[in-house]
Formats: sequence, structure tokens, C-alpha cells
Amino acid sequence: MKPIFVTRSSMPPFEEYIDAIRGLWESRWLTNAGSINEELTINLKGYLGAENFLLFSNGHMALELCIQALGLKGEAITTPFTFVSTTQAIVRNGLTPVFCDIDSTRFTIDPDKIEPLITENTSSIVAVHVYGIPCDTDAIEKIAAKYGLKVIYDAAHSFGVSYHKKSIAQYGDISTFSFHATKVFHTAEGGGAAFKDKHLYDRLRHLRDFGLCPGGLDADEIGANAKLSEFHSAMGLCNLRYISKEILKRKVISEHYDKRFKTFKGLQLFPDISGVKRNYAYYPVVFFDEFGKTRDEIIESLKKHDISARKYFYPLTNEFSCYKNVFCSAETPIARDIANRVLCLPLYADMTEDEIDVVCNIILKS
Ligand code: T4K
Repeated sequence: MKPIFVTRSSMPPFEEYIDAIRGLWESRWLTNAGSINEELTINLKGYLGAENFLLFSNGHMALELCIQALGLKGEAITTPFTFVSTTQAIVRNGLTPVFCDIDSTRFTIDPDKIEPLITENTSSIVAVHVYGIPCDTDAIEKIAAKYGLKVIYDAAHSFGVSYHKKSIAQYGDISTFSFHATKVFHTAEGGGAAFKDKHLYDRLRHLRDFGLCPGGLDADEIGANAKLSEFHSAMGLCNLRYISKEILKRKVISEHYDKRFKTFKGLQLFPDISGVKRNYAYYPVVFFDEFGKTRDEIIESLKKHDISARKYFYPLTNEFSCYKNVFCSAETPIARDIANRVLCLPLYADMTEDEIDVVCNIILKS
């Protein structure tokens, strides 16, 4: 049996990609907002129903530069149950992350716990639609309006998700996406930001290009290099043509897993939240004591068969050693408990039924 990885990048037909990049040998315009980049920007803006949209070199830089563009200061209320990028983007902007516990069903920031964390220094809420599960956007945005806070959603996992018939990209002030190779839609490396305020457009383009002024002789902002190349953009153009098929294939696999697991006690599967159109980005399972085996025992059994499931997201970001003695995960006990129990099972578009059954059999019988 071949190794089974937690995910596997989907690829467009080879010839289609070659066709998309062929013109680059003539134009020699390989990056710095070239024509393929512009075309992908328009296509993604349409697909996501975004008022404004820009591409970035990766999801992390999209988030980091969006926080910078909003000029946020002070404290950002956020979740520790996420990939380290979310917290790093906050801290690298000089903001203090204030960790809020998560809801035990959605695994996203618990709105009931936000208000007690608000101080006169709070400027924003940086929430994550983890695994593509929408946050309780109504509740979050009500609180934000009451206190005049900006809302940024790290929507890295949420490409193609809609909530209450509205694209996930239309919530909050800004939503940022990852187009990394491991994502439902990818550009190999890449990211994007959807945002409501059109004034951010020029500012983000500027920050994405070193903060350089026209002519390149001055920089009036401390920017970064976060542009997406034409090769990456071409991968996106091709992959976007297949996004519905990609999501459908993942749905079939997820439903096969559901069928195998749903009668077993002690397993918490993907939440059934009304109004959510899913993208099937991840297949997280939470293993409770009643199941009889711990998450870590299951990882070991899978490993023996060359299957790599991943502990997304353990440890919590407030436990990372770069924040040693700064934050305390005891303040977010639900997040800590879920992080100790959750496992993301292999999921990718061309996963076979046999492969799913091998994974399930090991988990259920080991
Ligand atoms: N916010 C959140 C909430 C995020 O989850 C992320 C990224 C970000 C922000 C930042 O977005 P980016 O700056 O990354 O665009 C992966 C990804 O690198 C990362 O994008 C992702 N989240 C995170 C959750 O997972 P690893 O370290 O687990 O990936 P890796 O290299 O171990 O790959 C996992 C499996 O995927 C491999 O075993 C095989 C498969 N794979 C991997 C690569 C790199 C492929 O099939 N093709 C590939 O090219 O981090």
C-alpha cells in the first residue's frame, strides 16, 4: 500500500497549465502584477463575490499586510486554535493578541466570551473560520459594531464556503485566504484578501510592493514583497476552472467517512450548522474518552500503516515557545481540550474509497 498523506495537491491538466504560461516566454513579464495575475484577480473577485480583492504571495502575507493596512493598534481579540500564522501576523504588526476561548461545536471564537476581554485598547477581532467552519459572524459583528472594532476573518481554510447564502468573503471588514498547495483551491503558494473599503486597494498594493512610491526612488511605508508571480497565478487560473469538481469529490469522500463513523460513540464529527455550504477542506475528528482510544494512540496506529493524519491545531498558538511565559493556555480551556483530542484525517480529491476504508478500519478496529 502506498503512503497516505493528510492531503495531496490537486493538479490541473498538464497541457492546460503549459498553455496558460506559454505567453511568458514571449512577454518575459514574470511577476509584479502581470496580466495573468490581473486575470486571476478578476476571476477570484467574481467567484468570491468580493467587493474588492487582491492577490498576495501567500495567506500569511495577506493577513499580515491587511492588519497593517487597517492601521490597527493595541489589542486584537483572537483564537489560539489556529495555524501559527494568525497569531504571528497579529504580533508582527505590534499588536497584542488577547486569546478568547472557542465554542466547543464550531471550534471558532466563542462570541459569548469576547465582551469581557474588551478593554480601551481593543482595536479588532481577528477570528478564524477554522476548517472552513464559519464563525458565528452575526454575534461577532454585533459586538464589533457596539464597540467600534474592526473584524478580520482569517478565512485561510474557507475558499468556496458560503454562510446564509452569502459568500464567506463578504463577512467582516476583511477576509484573507490561503492558496497554499494543501488547500481546496491553490496557486502552489499564494493568498488573497477580500475587503469592503475600496480605499484599502491602493494601500494594500503599495504595502505588497515594499511601500515603494511611483518611480521607485522613495518608500513612504514599511512594506514587504508579497506579490504573486505569473507562474503561480497561472496555476490558479487553471485550478479555478475545476473548483466545483474539486469540492464535489471532497464531499463524496467526507460523506464516506461520515457513514463509517456516525454510529460510533465518543467521536465528534464536522458540525452541522444551518446555512453553511461547505468546501470540505478538512476532515477533523475529536476523540472523546468514550471512544476508548486516544487521539495520540490513533496517530500511532495510522503511522504504522504509513498513513499521516495531522494534529491541526495542536499545540494552541498560546503554547508556542516563541510566546513562552507571555500567554497561558489555561485561559482557553475548551480550545486546549479540543487541541488535545482533534485529528484531521487524510482528505484530497483523488483519494479512493479503498484508501478511506483503510483509514477507517485502522481507527475503528485498532
Ligand atoms: N491561517 C491559517 C488558519 C492557516 O491554516 C494558514 C496555513 C495560514 C493562515 C497561512 O497561509 P499560507 O501562508 O500557508 O498560505 C500546511 C500549510 O503549509 C499551511 O498553508 C496551512 N495553513 C497549514 C494548516 O498546513 P503543513 O506544515 O502541515 O504542510 P506539509 O508541508 O506538512 O504538507 C501536508 C501534506 O500536504 C503533505 O504531507 C503532502 C501534501 N502536500 C504538501 C505540499 C507542500 C502536497 O500534496 N503538495 C505540496 O506541495 O502546513
